[in-house]
Amino acid sequence: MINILLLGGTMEASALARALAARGWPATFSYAGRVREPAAQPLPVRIGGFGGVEGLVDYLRGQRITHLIDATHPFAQQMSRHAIAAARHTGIPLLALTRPPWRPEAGDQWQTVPDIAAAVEALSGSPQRVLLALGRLHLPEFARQPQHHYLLRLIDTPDTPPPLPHHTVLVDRGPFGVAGDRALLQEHRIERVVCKNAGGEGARAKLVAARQLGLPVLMVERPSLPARTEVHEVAAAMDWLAHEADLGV
Ligand code: 3Y8
Ligand code: NAP
Repeated sequence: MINILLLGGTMEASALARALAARGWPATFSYAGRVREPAAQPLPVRIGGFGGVEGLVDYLRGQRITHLIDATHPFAQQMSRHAIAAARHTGIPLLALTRPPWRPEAGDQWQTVPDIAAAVEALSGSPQRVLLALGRLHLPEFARQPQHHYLLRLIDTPDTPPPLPHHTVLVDRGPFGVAGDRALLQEHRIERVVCKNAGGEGARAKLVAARQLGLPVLMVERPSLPARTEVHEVAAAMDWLAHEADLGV
């Protein structure tokens, strides 16, 4: 009997959860527990790390998982690497449900950098008003460029003030819209946008708004991941499951 573990945290994961619930295929949705109130899901939810590869292997075996779907964010590199290792170790089929990276379009002014450290370096220079749309995890690294005024968009109010002398915290969660992000950039007189190449629709709005306003974007490229079976659409993931588990689609 099919029993799916879905590693979530993205709009694609939530869309797949809805499709699985609609088909009634047994599945568990997994969050890391990074935010205080993760979005509700139409599937049973588990929250928290597994305890490394070994913990994930134990979970897969203990819960008799038959199929593992990694629909985590492209920057959730460690989770994806653990999923590959655990799937290989247990022989459980693994599918990645991801979204293609964004590509610059006409009118975009992108400066692409390979990682967060390079983004910090690229912020050397005279003070600017910067939208740092990277979430909470990497804020301390930007203390090396204290001269800027940072607009920080965070999901939860931070327990301690970010280590940046000039900053404004905005508590908000996506998906975001172009009108809202355009108003945000104008209201805060943003001169530069820093973001990850997340892909997908939930975080794209700020790129469109920056293009419309003629603002430069500092784009952090995705970390590399080993090859795995990968699809970009929920329907393809459902087909893969149906084929793998000999289920009628
Ligand atoms: C906990 C669970 C859904 C999923 C929605 C997507 C879109 C909205 C846009 C900006 C960029 C950022 C951040 C972002 C977006 C979606 C998606 C996406 C970016 C939630 C969620 C969890 C998280 C974790 C959180 C990180 C942070 C990153 C904020 C839920 C809302 C910046 C990534 O405070 C923290 O510790 C936050 C941590 C990882 C990156 C970071 O390093 O801080 N996401 N985001 C997941 C878990 O516990 O497993 O939905 O409530 C999910 C979503 N956030 O179902 O609709 O599909 O990506 N999330 C980035 O893209 O750069 C915001 O502000 O413009
Ligand atoms: P990460 O660095 O790749 O993973 C760090 C550890 O967090 C993992 O080793 C695992 O702990 C745990 N973990 C991560 N995702 C998990 C999940 N879905 N279920 C259970 N445990 C999980 O991950 P991250 O970048 O912090 O992302 C955490 C979550 O936020 C993921 O669900 C991701 O999809 C979501 N998210 C991340 C970003 C981003 O920018 N990074 C953006 C949007 C959403 P153990 O080793 O103990 O198993």
